[in-house]
Amino acid sequence: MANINAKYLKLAIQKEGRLTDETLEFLRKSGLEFESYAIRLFSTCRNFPLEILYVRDDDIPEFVASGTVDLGILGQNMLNEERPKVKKLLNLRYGFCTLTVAVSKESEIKNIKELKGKTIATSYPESTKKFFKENNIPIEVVSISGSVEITPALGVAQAIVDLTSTGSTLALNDLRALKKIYESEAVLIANEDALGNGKQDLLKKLITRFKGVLSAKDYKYVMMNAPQDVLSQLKKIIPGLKSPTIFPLAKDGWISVQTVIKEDVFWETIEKLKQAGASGITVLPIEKMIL
Ligand code: PRT
Ligand code: ZN
Repeated sequence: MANINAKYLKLAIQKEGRLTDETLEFLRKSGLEFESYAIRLFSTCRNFPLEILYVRDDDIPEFVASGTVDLGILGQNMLNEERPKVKKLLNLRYGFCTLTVAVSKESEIKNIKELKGKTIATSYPESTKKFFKENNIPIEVVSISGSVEITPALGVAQAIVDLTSTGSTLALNDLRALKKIYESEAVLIANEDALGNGKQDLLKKLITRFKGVLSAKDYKYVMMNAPQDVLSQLKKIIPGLKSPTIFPLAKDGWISVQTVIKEDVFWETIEKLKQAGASGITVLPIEKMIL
């Protein structure tokens, strides 16, 4: 642990890849100010004691586990596959993908049981073995580092296990998804000692910022106009995190109501509000929300 700088938190993120843009965007939304150039090895934040290291995602588990850095951002899929000795702190709600079993479109295989005794190509051998073992289906695994999707056409394997997001790679290679093994997203991980090495306060402050950005994603801020006499009805519809903010309007007997609505019930709540008499409903972006 000798190289952990006591005054700074160090965070490793992917230098160049699928998680890079969204990770930088997430950090900036958290109010962190820093320069980022692909050629840089690290950036120092101007307004928070945090150093950001740009590395290959494959190196992040080891860097965090060994204490070279305190924190890392990577796909949950890598934690599932490698099981590094790190602590997961947060799901970050981006970088979504699914580890999927797929077979050739023409294959007669209709369910995973029919893969018994077959060869499966994957870059996720541990996740694959675990999944088939749990389902009591003996299979052979061929470990491949890239272009797993072409192996059925080459006759190397009868099925593959790979990450998918849009599904277009499967379609392009005439493959068909058979079964989802697990879903993944970007996660924040910490060194197991990072919480106990005198950096707890800094870490707490950083996590509060991150949670603020994440909460904002779960809610929408809404403004609407309504006749004063339907206010009690509106209040019943809005399952209030806090009570709504209410202003009188110039038009007699009318009010303006401002509130937050949870993303997952957003459209049904809007419908109910309209039916109750709300109009001019406007949605405003929430950048951060400290609960
Ligand atoms: O260079 P470095 O080692 O840092 O990067 P890498 O090439 O190893 O990783 P990278 O950048 O490809 O992925 C980083 C992380 O992004 C992964 O660990 C996942 O957590 C996440 N992620 C999200 C994905 C995908 N979506 C994804 N679609 N990782 C890979 N894919 C690949 C998949 O392997 C397949 O080849 O994209 C293809 C399928 O995509 P669709 O959209 O066609 O279904
Ligand atoms: Zn990688």
